[in-house]
Amino acid sequence: MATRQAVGRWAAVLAAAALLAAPGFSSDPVAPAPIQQAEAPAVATPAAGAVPAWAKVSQIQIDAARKAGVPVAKEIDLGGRVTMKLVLIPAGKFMMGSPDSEQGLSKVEGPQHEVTISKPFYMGVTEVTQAQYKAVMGTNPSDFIGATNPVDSVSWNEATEFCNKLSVKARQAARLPTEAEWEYACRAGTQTAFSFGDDSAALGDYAWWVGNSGNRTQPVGQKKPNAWDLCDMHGNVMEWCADWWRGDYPKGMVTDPEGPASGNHRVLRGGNWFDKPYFCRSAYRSSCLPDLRGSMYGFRVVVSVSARRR
Ligand SMILES: [Ca+2]
Repeated sequence: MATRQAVGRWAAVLAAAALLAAPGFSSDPVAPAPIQQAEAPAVATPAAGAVPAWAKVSQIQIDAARKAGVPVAKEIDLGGRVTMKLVLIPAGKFMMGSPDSEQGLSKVEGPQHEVTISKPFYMGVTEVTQAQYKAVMGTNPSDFIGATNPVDSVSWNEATEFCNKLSVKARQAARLPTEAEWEYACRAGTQTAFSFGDDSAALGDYAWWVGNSGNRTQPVGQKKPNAWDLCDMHGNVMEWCADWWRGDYPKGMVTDPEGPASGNHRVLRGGNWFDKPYFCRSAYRSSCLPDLRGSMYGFRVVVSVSARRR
């Protein structure tokens, strides 16, 4: 019954989302509540071309921001002195999945295929923290308590509900990344097993994994970011993506793929605090039922550039 109720509630969310979804993401569940009923937004948005001191963005991101006429980074005020930092991920192309030469290749990571991400988007610099989750949802379901630790033990349904509420609160179209957006952003222009290269010996510089985590999550943003200023894409908590799971990829080139139209499981990416390096690779894929929680499961937020409310 609980599942049936969730599906019914979700259908309503999806219907409302059509009003707010950005072009190309019409099936994304976005902000179901009327914008005019939202509390006043508190969004710190720097001018286009300006780079906040906290943002370690690359030149390609700065160039993309100038081309689009939007800020390269933004900070969303969630109230109570809690904010969420996001950086612009440029549009572009990449090879999704593992090459045949990658050590430990899993067949669900293939076939490797060219993906075009046609529009820039903002992505959270870190996983959603417990302070951020509580500021939006009023609760903290985490097993490993810490305000700056990633929220854990959230289901896909709850992660998506967070994005919906954030969309209303911030008057911006927040959502989970598609699986393709997640891998594209994780790779940040690389084609190696990890965003920092092929050698897992360096994983500890970039990630919390079973070799250094102390068997728990750790505060976000302590490790080195990837080339696009994204932290903890490898390890700490696995991150829910918007897509339904499919056990392989479609063949050939695709643009802005959103995964199968239906399914039973949702995609998880990036490995977690209990994983060995293999499971933290850029191409590694996992999945889970959307209503299940786990202390290894968290998420980060994407905000569509074209859907900003004025
Ligand atoms: Ca992660």
